Amino acid sequence: KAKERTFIAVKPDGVQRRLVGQVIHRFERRGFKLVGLKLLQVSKNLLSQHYCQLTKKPFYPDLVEYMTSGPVVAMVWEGPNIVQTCRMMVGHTNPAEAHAGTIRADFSLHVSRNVVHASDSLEGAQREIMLWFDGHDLLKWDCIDQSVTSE
Ligand code: YYY
Ligand code: MG
Repeated sequence: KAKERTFIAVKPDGVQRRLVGQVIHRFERRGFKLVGLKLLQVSKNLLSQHYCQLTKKPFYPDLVEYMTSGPVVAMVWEGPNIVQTCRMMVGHTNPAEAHAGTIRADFSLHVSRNVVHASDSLEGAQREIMLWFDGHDLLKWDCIDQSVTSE
């Protein structure tokens, strides 16, 4: 369970607004471990697989345009109960409904520019990690402070 992983991405608006460092800082200060990170221009093909459940939604064309408008920072983070915890830290899909202190509430105003993505389930996380990363690019490493940050 301590080895649970999730997929996090800073979307193009977050990169354009220079929020990459602040987003990473949130997960670092919580105590999670970064195991994969890259900056990439997302293809429509990757996006349609990533958002395969949303391709029929009315907002999908705008979502594609937004998500392919500039670079994205894709990350894999590891830690106990990380999928659920990161969803809480990211906040409600619609920033107008997100609680203060969440990334979306603190940095955004509109659902179509909500700065960050986080996997919504363990199965979703596994699927997204495999989609966005080669196994080789995910690092196994020991946090030297693990004995003080986890049981
Ligand atoms: O997982 P999460 O990002 O919180 O929401 P999803 O329901 O998976 O939708 C993905 C993505 O689609 C959302 O972050 C913004 C966009 N979107 C939108 O533009 N308008 C909506 N009404 C719903 C979602
Ligand atoms: Mg989602």
